[in-house]
Amino acid sequence: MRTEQPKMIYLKDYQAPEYLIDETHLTFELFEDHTLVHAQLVMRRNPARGAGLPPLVLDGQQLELLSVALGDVTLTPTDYLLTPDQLTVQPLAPSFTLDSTVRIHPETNTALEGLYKSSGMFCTQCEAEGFRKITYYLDRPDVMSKFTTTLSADKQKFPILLSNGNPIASGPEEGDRHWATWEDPFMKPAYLFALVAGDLWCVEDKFTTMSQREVTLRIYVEPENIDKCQHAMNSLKKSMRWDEEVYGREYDLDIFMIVAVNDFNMGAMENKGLNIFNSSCVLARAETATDAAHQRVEAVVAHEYFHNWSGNRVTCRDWFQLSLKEGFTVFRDAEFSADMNSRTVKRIEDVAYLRTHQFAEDAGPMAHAVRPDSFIEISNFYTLTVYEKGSEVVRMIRTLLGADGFRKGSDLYFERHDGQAVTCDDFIKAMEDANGVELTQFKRWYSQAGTPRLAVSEAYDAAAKTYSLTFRQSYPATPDKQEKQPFVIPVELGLLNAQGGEIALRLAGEAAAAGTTRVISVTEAEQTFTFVDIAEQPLPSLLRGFSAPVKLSFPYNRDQLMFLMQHDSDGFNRWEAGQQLSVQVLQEMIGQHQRGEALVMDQRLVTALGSVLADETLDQAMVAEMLSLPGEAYLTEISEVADVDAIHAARDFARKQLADQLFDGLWARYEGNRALSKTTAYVAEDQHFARRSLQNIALSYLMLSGKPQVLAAAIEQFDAADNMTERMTALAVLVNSPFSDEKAKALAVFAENFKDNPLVMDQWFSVQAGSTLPGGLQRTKALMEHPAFNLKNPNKVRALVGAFAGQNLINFHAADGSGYRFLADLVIQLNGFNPQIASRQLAPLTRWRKYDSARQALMKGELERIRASGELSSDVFEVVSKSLA
Ligand code: B3K
Ligand code: ZN
Repeated sequence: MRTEQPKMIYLKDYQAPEYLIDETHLTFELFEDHTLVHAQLVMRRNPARGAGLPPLVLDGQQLELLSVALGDVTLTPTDYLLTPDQLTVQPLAPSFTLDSTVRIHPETNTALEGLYKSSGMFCTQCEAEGFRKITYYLDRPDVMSKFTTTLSADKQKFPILLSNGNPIASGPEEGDRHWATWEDPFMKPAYLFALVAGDLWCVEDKFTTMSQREVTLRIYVEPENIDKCQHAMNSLKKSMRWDEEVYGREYDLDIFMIVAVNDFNMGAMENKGLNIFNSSCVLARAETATDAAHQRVEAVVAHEYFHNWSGNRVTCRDWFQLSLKEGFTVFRDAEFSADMNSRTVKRIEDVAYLRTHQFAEDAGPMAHAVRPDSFIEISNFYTLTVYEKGSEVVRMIRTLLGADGFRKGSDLYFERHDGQAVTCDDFIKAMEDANGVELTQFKRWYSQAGTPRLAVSEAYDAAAKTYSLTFRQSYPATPDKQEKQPFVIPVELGLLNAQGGEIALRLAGEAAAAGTTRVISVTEAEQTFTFVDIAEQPLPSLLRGFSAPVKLSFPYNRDQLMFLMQHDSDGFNRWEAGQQLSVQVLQEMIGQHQRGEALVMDQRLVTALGSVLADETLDQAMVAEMLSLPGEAYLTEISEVADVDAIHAARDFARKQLADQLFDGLWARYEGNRALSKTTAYVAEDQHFARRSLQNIALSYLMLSGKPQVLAAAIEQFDAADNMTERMTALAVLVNSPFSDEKAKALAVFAENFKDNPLVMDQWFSVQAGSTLPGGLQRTKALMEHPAFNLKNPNKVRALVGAFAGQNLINFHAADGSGYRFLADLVIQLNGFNPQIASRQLAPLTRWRKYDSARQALMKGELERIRASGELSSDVFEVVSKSLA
């Protein structure tokens, strides 16, 4: 909870630290009702800040100071200044040691930041500014130190004692306690510190690095989960190999550990040598985790492992540079997943997510640049913009430099900055220097917020055989009121002839054609590119692979989109053409609904999706992606003013039409794949994910037909499936169906079977809170009373409240404002014990500008009610005040 008026912090005010901490020696005495933390800091004046000995200002929050000494001299309260956030002392020499002892209370820490307890075990989360809740320290990423950590605890309750680095000593202690000491040879900022103490089992494996060093790999979990670690272990080994092969990066300690905890504010944390994970991102086996969960585990394990270089060995100078490590690491994990699975499908999923959620953030009151220039609470800036748009920015650099040039740049970056805390400018500089290029204008992607629009028009001159494309950039206003300059926008494109073939691309002035797909850089506000030797009017395929995070528009008609869906050589753009066709058809129906007309769907959508469904040569996962209509959240994002009811009605109507008209094709795909599932053991691999994804989307369409044979199939799949992917889909289609008896039975059976597995119960909560049938709010409220629900557990809050407010738009946006009131009440409650989760759950209310004036008033009213509700955490304060500004 904040103690003073929250202050805005600015990037331009950055100054190097006054003092450095060469060594950090920590001792934790862990007890049931308190913990004692002794810290010995070996410090010196930062030579970069000149002579003189200014006061030493240490960060510290919620600490009970028991003693503090400078060198041999114990300080008395008149020797230091203590505030709720800081301890200030006066050093007397340029080099000195500072010893302190504090008492803290992990056992009552509900914010899950600093040292806390989860299911009886001790664990930590220090990024970004949690270390200051553990001891007095210079809690900023540019202060890097060598850490030695000793933990002592009850031997029976906490047989496992872990920290960063390598274990160097351990032993018994009186009173049935024991201790262990860990030493991390690498300098690191405090945000990468971790400790764990608990009764844990582990799965162990080995990895031999490219220089033939053997590394011990361990995944620690609660005993009942020991059978759910193999997928994470496989993912870890694949990640380690991939980082060696693709980036030349080798692991550097003798041991790498992952610990799964049940109460965690986000997915996972890359602490040096000791990654701490939300159990939802580690545990996976066929019977309890869906395919999507398996893929998420693989991606998050990889992401945290990759941070060992992009984040830990080379870290951030300050938190404004967060995307330096996050954007780059998301890019790395996305490429890893693309290599392990279907590249095109991975790209489609990521782009759909970006355009639905990051574009919405970038158009809302919290919009900020990839490198923000100010913040109140850094926890609010672990955003889609910093992560996902940041990753797109790195992807554009690779597109512009090519794979080899990009690798040269990353090699130079890691070599030049190993052991340093650096900035996004340093990253760009390494890319420039390694390639002899200049990226000055490109860097605007780091400083200008908002999604650029790129309007494209064409002109074909049959006589001259030239074809020109004109690009116009424009920039929406963002809350910072910034004047924006043109971006560098890499546009990968191709031109199709009337047969669907690709045309050789030669720009005016070039000696020869350079292939049939190429990247052009749009750098000016308006710019025309003219292709020569174009014998007939072509059809352009623009922004292949989504080569830049922009809103591109080109006046395609529906027949042209159908043509691209069939013929484009770029798989991503075939999907994209289908999405654009669906958007056009749905928007037409949204208009019909608004005018009170009967809904009529353009048959071309049925024809187009029918031929995709019938094409046995296509990857089944691609078929599944193409059959998925744009979601309601995406349709909201692209609307000027979103009409919640019309969007829902149009999309539902379209789905029902498709289900009825494509019934036979869907049924054939469903039956064929279900038959295979019955005879094949579950495998968590690409081809199997693909076949189940088509089977399951087919089932969800088929269920809309209401036919008894489909109901029977869903029940059969629910009862007999040997894996959670099929069982969960069957449950979801029943929950969303009108068959109330079958639904109630399935829900009860499922809850009975899985009542002891919290992660499976999360899915059970979500599927009900996300159901768009009427009565969503009542269902959600009733579920909050269920014995398996717990507001203190972030996974439960996300599963229930997040699913209701984030995915169940028709219920959340009920015209009477009841959904908004419910969310605001919850945010007020959450603010009292977990500010980070409170602030995250607020996001749907911040989008009020998208809705009609009645809903706007209701949403703003709830934001105002939160603002007036009492003492707000800085997290909630920042989001609420910016949303109302
Ligand atoms: N670096 C952490 C995020 C920490 C968030 C702190 N509020 C996880 C990740 O991005 O890998
Ligand atoms: Zn990360």
